[in-house]
Amino acid sequence: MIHGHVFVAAPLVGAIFNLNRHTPIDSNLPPPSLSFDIFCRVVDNFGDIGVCWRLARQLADMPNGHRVRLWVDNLHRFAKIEARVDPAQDRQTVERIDLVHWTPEPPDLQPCQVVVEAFACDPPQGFIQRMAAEHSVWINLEYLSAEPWVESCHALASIHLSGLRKIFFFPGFTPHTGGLLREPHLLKTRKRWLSEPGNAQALRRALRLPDNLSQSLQKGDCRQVFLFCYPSAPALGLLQGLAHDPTPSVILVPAGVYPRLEASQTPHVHVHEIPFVDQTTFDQVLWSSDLNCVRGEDSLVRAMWAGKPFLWQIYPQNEDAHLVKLQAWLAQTSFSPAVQALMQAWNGDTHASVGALVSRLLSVPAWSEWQRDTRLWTEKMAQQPDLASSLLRLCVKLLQTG
Ligand code: TRH
Repeated sequence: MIHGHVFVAAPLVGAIFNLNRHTPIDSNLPPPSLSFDIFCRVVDNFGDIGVCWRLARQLADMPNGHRVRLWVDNLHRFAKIEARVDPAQDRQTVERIDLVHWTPEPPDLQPCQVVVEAFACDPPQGFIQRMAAEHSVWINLEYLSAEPWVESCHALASIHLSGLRKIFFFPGFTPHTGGLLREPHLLKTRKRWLSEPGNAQALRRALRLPDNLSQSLQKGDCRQVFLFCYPSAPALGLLQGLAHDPTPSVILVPAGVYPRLEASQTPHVHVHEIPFVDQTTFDQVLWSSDLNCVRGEDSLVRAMWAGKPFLWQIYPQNEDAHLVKLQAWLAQTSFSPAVQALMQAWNGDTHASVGALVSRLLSVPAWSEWQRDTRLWTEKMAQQPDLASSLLRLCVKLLQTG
């Protein structure tokens, strides 16, 4: 594994407890208002802070107004996806969330009722000692994986050296995992946004798309493709596949993500670099595109909620561990063999096979089947409890039972 991202298959220290997660909580009582600390260390890219920021906002937005404090070690990275964050400020409030710059000498603050450590990022030692005194609930929010062992490890606890119990919370694609981040009414919000054509037009203007391209997209004469991938992606194959299709395409690519693609654009497949935007706008870019190429963790989930055909480039790991995870995920979906083959090719370096598969999948009837299968997958996933609600339910139970 690279960057120390070890997916924990079992608690690391001490005894393991099953927290009897199926015990129902009295649903007649409104959930209490809680306080949360979320610790985020930016290892690389945007996924660590992307997930933490979405979780923080969703908890703070809940009707009972949970108090949320987010500790982040790299404010510059954060500011790239949230312009209201000022990297020069060690303490600030954005959307009612108290942001703390997590430096080697962190401020001496009293722990909240729940402390979420994202991706095993190790909260400061002194803080852990104070958590013991406060009896804080300690959650380790893990990376997303579709591997079968995740279900049996979700919500297990281990005893930390401090004596505190640490609970392992696994996001996932099945009801026996912690689920996926999904704001209330997200799919309705998307539908409403899409039903007003002026929204996509205004978005394209904000993304500085030339008027002629924007108008072609608006009239449906052109296909919009969003490209958010790692530098290893066989993106030239994507471009070749699009070039074979009679409908012209516009590829929107965030600045710096795949700079060398622009040199290969043609009048039929235009490449347009867009600025980094906030997460709300990021979602709208996905909603307004016909095909989304996403990567990592959070953008995969958001592409699912966009409900449009998508290609996922999984975060690459040593010894091709990521390909096992990709296969585990594909096995849970019901995408056609051609779509599954394209997902696998997209995670290799085979430009030619990507080109051939893209071209095949854009044609009739493969394209409408891909659209339908994606819609069905989105609807199936949306029937499951969302991650923030599941986390809240588990924390309430842990606080009640001690
Ligand atoms: O940036 P990523 O590659 O992050 C990765 C993965 O999470 C990976 O699993 C993890 O191990 C590694 O980071 C450290 O891709 P991801 O997960 O999609 O995160 C991108 C975030 O950035 C997501 O929240 C969307 C957000 N974003 C914006 O808000 N605006 C933008 O313009 C762009 C391009 C992204």
